[in-house]
Amino acid sequence: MRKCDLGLIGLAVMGKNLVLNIERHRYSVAVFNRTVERVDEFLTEEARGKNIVGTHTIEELVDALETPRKIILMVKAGKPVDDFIDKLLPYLKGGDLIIDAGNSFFKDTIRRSRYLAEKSVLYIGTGVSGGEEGALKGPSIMLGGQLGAYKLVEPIFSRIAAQVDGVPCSAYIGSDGAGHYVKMIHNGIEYGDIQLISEAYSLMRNVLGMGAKELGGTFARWNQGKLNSYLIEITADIFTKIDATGNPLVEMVLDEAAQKGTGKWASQSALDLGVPASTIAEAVFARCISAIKGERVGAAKVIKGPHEKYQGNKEDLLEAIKQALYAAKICSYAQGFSLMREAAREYSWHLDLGRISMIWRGGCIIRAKFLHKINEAFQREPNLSNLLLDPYFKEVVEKAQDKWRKVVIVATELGIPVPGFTSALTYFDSYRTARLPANLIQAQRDYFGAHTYRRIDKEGIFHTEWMVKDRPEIRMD
Ligand code: 2AM
Repeated sequence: MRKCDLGLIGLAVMGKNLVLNIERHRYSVAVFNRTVERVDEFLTEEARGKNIVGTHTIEELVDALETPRKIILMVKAGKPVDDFIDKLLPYLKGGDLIIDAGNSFFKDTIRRSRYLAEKSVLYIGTGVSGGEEGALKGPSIMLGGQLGAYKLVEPIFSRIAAQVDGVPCSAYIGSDGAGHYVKMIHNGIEYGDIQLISEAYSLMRNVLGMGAKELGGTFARWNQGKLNSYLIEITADIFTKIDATGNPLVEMVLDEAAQKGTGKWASQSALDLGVPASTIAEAVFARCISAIKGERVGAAKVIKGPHEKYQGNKEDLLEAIKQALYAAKICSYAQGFSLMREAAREYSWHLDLGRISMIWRGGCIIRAKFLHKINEAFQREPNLSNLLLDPYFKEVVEKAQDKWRKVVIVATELGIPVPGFTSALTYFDSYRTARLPANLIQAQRDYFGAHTYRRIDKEGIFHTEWMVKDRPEIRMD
């Protein structure tokens, strides 16, 4: 029997859809799953009549493959990946390739890459974005590993990826954990986008009193312009769904946001690398505070906020919200791209940030026309340190800032939380401020901990005995 081009382990929805996508592009695939009944189910249902071979042991799977073998793991992140690697190893030869297409933590991918390199087995960690539908119809694919390993599978991934203007949304990102890192940042940016859209909704609903129909229409209109993106498009759709209760379904949904951890990982990486990705982190914290619903309901009964109502013009505020959304989104992306730039330095990756923005234009959750603008920015200046310094983005944000500030002022006055809009604005203001009050932070650190400081007028490290000897006593009454 002719051997298969590829193997895949993990027949949950993502795995099955990826297999169907690969097979549709005329590759034969051998499949395996821990619970082997799922293999047979798949073969008699979705895979029926297709060039897909079911296997019931790891040995059988490896045997079914053309050499060098290429085996995709699409299993739960963490221990299952290590377990399958160890189960596969006795059957593999030098030059065979394992591809982890799950949502693995990038440091695990770096570790596994080193482990397998010692055994001469090639390893790729790849981000696959776009959910179930993306996996089936064309995801965005971010591959990390040895360049030689990438070359073995490049035609397959280029074909199965989403295509935008004839360009595949699949690329070699860099060595070892680079692909999973970039996928993690994609998810962090996604958290930011979702949060900002939800804040726009909150203001439109709670300040302007807009109902579902008007909200849906507004987001649909916004989707025709600069904000055009998958997330704005689905937001418009969401407002059109009416529940059996007669209410818009979204209003019946419990306001406790869940999370699977990739936004948290992105924020942790920002803290590890000392990169200010405050809007992405705020989006994670916003989900955390939403999750303490019981406490919030209790607090709402006892803690008062302002009582004012918005007195201004509705159309003005609506336009301001739209501008704020675009400006804050730019700041959130600026943070994500700065984070990737710093990670490239830290982990010795050669990340092509322009190319990364291009492969996010299709297939993935943050797909948007706007990403083309990011690519243009990196074409103009490949070493761009921050998106806000690019002439296009600088001008857009400068022009939007008055309206953006107005949105934050209105929300603050009315007591409506807008952590995304606010943190992005603070990021923008901090970034464009030549002298921040960190001089006082340094003075305090030197006062209480002799941590030393540097001066603006001469080189060197300084320490001062700051203590005031005859300080008058302060009474607290
Ligand atoms: P299962 O069908 O046997 O549960 C997504 O959950 C995929 O990861 C499924 O294919 C699932 O296999 C697999 N998976 C989850 N936990 C696993 C584990 N501990 N060991 C092996 N495979 C696992």
